[in-house]
Amino acid sequence: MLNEIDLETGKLRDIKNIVVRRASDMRGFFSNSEALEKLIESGDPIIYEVFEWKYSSSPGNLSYAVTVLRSGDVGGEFYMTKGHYHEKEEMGELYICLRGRGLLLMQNREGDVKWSEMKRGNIAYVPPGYAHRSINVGDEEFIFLAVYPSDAGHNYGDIKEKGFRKLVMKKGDGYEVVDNEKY
Ligand code: M6P
Ligand code: ZN
Repeated sequence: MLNEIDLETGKLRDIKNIVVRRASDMRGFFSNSEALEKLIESGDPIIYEVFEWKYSSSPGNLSYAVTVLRSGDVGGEFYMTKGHYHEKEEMGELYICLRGRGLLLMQNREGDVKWSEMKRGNIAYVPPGYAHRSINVGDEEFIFLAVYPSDAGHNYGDIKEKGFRKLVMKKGDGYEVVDNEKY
């Protein structure tokens, strides 16, 4: 029940599950698929890793995970997580940033879309019904802790098909949030 996190690196002492997402796992998620294929051919780098702790999946339990999102871009679109709705859409989530600079992009089925800038110490709340994706807009790793109901589930299908309403693109030394023409 008691775990320990290194607040500098996000490293958890006890981990129940690790998910590694390489460029080749991200097909369908980045808007420029040609640029993604080039990245896959040039060594298929890791985009992000998720280190999860879970007690039980039964209703009422909470789980948490540290995500380490690398820095980079695919055709100008910053490295990001796949993003998902919860299978149980009535369930929310809490994000706490430990390191780096990122955005938490959220949208609901009614067409509302919003994003929070994330830097060390920021806490962002994902309300029920909002799909959520993290984007690394900095030049070092973006590391955050997320806490969510253990039975919330991940629904990637709608995101893979249509994406989010907004894309987060490189602009000079910073970023811009633009409309996703394919949505
Ligand atoms: C956070 C949580 C996890 C999620 C991870 C990566 O840690 O929201 O549930 O798995 O980010 O995001 P995704 O599953 O969308 O790739
Ligand atoms: Zn979630």
